[in-house]
Amino acid sequence: MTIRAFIFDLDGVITDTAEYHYRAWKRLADAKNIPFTREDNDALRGVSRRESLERLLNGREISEPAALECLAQKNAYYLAYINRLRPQDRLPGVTAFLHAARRAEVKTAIASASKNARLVLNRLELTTHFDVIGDGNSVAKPKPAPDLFIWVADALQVSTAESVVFEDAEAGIDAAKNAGCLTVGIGGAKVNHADIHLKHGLKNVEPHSILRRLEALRSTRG
Ligand code: B16
Ligand code: MG
Repeated sequence: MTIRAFIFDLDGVITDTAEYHYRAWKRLADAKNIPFTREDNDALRGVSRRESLERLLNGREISEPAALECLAQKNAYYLAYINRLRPQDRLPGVTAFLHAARRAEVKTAIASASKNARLVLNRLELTTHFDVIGDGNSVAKPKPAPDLFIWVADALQVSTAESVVFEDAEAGIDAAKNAGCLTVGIGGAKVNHADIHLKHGLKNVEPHSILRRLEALRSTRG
């Protein structure tokens, strides 16, 4: 089966907003005297805002209105950072890879857990580079459920088997596999269960080499 689409996660693949998520959660945690480290933040990659709060609270019980207040507060802190993003904040290799994908006539999409994905893409001046944008508002069940990748493939009018997902989070690779997509893990060791692992991101990576490697892998699997 021919590969017809590349589906990209946003945070950790196209740009690195993890530091801003960290600073926003840290401010909230400090105000509530809850310990929160960079390692704790790293474990929240690809995890929805609501689930991130549950993990930060780590069993501490709060009322629903108080939880909603925390989520709004964290997002307000985060938005203040995001509003400063510029096109230079695209990760190395991203711009060239997207242009090359267009030349190779591969469809492109975003599948992000973030409800702020469109804002981030606007700040990076990348919105028009994607045929479809799926975000934290598109489906009810977050990654590792396959729903977001199925939704995006549907909107692209391709099958999930014809799609390659680029992800930096364990839950994201799991979700993409659950959806029946091919997978490319970006960055740290948590994504080395992907079909291809690119430790250093998209810098100096050619879409044609990804297509060749994945098609060869698929033919050996039969
Ligand atoms: P928001 P991705 C994810 O983006 C982030 O990795 C994760 O840290 C964040 O909690 C989640 O988006 C929700 O973001 O609070 O902006 O809705 O990696 O799926 O692009
Ligand atoms: Mg991510």
